[in-house]
Amino acid sequence: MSETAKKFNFKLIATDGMARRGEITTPHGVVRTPAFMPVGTQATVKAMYPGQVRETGADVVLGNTYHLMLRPTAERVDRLGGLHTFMNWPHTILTDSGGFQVMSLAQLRKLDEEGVRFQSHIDGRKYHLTPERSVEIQGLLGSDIQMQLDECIKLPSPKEEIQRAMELSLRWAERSRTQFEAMGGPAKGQGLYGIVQGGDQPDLRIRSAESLGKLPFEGFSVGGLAVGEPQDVMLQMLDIATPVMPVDKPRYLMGVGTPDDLLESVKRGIDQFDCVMPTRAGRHGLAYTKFGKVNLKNARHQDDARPLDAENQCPASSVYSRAYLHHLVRAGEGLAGMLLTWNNIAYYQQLMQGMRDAIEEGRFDEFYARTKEDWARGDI
Ligand code: PRF
Repeated sequence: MSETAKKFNFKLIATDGMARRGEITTPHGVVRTPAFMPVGTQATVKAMYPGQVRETGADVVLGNTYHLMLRPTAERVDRLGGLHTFMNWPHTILTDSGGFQVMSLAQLRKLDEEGVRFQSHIDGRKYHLTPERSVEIQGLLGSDIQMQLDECIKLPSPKEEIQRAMELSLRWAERSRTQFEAMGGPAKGQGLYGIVQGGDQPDLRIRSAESLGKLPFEGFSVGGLAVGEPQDVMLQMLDIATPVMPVDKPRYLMGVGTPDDLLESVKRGIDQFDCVMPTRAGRHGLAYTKFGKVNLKNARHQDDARPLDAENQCPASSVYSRAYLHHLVRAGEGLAGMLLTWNNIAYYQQLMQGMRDAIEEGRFDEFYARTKEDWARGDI
């Protein structure tokens, strides 16, 4: 890192109710918050060029410890100059710690106090992921914003299970922090976030947030949500957790969500999001627009010469006809996924920009109401 490289910093620019407008500075640039971070699990935001992702307004993309440690391996990425160079994304990168993906993807998992042992879903090779190793991998990747290893419990689950996982995650938070400092993370200007767990249990959420808040993390995530519970339960947990989280640090709601989830969560004080929804939906023929979701597979589009949204600056939204997009989806063409992913990421970024402007101008409630009205009108 050069002398002039920037260190992790979070600045609150404006608030409107609980909603916050801020800026995270990392060694690779400024992240305007509230921010949506496109998911680039395998060192690629699927079906998009990095330059295109940037043009939609994304300041940061997400990478995954789990996938990259298996292939091409963190050591190889390090030898090749780090993840930013490897994937040609010179802006901020956030990485998840791997625990969540191990639980959903790996085979023969065994979790204990030390960490989690598992076999690769690619070739069956055995691995041992500990809080220390996860931070080591994220350091080798050169990630600007790193996550502690945690245990995420699906919902519903018995309270004792949720409590055990939350307490384990707290112990892993301390070990992750120690490793991060041993690796020189703070000196490199990188950040490490602690992750609030506690499932759908208000008292556990509060204990988790309060205990983590005492540790010197650069930011705090809310994990263990959008894992099977209804939206109102998720929002209740945010209502409970965000007021006990440090005001001067960014708050990241992991793996969320729909446009409505983003609007509702920003209203409750969340600053960062990631979700596969816009990219995955795009590859399945679904478009997110100002007036809600549009299924391009539907025959109603076959003679429709209108674009998805003429007012959207993204060419995928304003240049190509619905009839053409429908044709590409029906024909199973690769361009269908490329155009719809582009449209969806552009829409998500436009929604975030709308929220950022509204918070700064003290009109978040009005923006919230108008956005809900547009979605309710539907695509006609
Ligand atoms: N923990 C981590 N990553 C995650 C989650 C979590 O709880 C979630 C839950 N929505 C998504 N990604 N480390």
